[in-house]
Amino acid sequence: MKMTLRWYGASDRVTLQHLRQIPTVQGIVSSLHDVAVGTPWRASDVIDLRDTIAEHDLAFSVVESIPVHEEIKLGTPARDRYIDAFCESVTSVGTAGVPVVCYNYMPVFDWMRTALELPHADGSTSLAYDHDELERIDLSRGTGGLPGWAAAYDAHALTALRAAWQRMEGEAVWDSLAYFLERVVPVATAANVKLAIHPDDPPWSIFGLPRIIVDAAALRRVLSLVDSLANGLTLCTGSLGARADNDLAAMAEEFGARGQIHFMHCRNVKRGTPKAFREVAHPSSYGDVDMCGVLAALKHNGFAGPMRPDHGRMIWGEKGRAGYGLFDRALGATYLSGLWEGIRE
Ligand code: DNO
Repeated sequence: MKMTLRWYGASDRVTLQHLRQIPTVQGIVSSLHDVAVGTPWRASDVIDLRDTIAEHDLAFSVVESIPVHEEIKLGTPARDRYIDAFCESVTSVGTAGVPVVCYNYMPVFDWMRTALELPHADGSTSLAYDHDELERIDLSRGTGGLPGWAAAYDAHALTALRAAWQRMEGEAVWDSLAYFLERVVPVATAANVKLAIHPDDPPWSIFGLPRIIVDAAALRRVLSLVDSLANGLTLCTGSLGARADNDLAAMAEEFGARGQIHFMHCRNVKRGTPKAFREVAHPSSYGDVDMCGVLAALKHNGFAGPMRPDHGRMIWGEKGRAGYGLFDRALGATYLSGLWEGIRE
């Protein structure tokens, strides 16, 4: 296992110098955040980012993410152009020697929360989600009013996108994903890059949009679309853990044994009423994720890939990018590394 941390680039308040000082951290997870979705990445830009990271004695371990254009997910005739661009970006990542590309296949929105600063009894705050609250959000003015992460769409663009998605049943999304992977996986193989799909977060439909990467059956189905080592998974314990019927240790065992987990996101969640959860400190006792069970399954199956503590809480008065402060993620990294060290093979 290689411990990594996400870094948002030069504008991130958390610096590479900070990240390097966290015990056990060897690698960085980052992206070309300034390149518009659908524009092919230049190898030289990925190499520059890699070299900046290397100046701090860290490896550029994972690209998270190359965003997948909506036309691809919708399966429109325009998709081929965007798939070509995605392939070009993957090739550039390979040229720079970055071994893993994380991506997601969520319609319109990426991860979604209804609170960014939910207060906890100990004075910390974290992200949280409540489906009833989500249903009350008014999207008629675009995504501006959303508390969680969302690509910025004005009212007009969002209405058009949601109308296009109304025609898409879950099966149509599977078809477009298969079409995408059939083209991208051979390119990734040739570039020596492993693709790692991120599960949908939360793992259920939001705003009437289909979400398909939600459980073990879905992960199995993704792998069956194109049978290749380059077609793999990001196992995100926080996303999948929002559903009580997802057995995370069993997933780590099953997909770890197949060697198809290329990236680990470790985050703990405390589930509330159905379809509600709050993010909590990484150790198992704070939430519903059996972190030791997950890591033990990975270690017993020889997992050697990158792992990162996913979102942290805000503690010690820190202000910053929701979920991506320094302090709690640093505690998460050392907790996870300690747990890993303690598990005997
Ligand atoms: C949230 C992240 C997600 C993730 C993408 C992967 O903090 O886990 O935004 O990066 O879904 O494509």
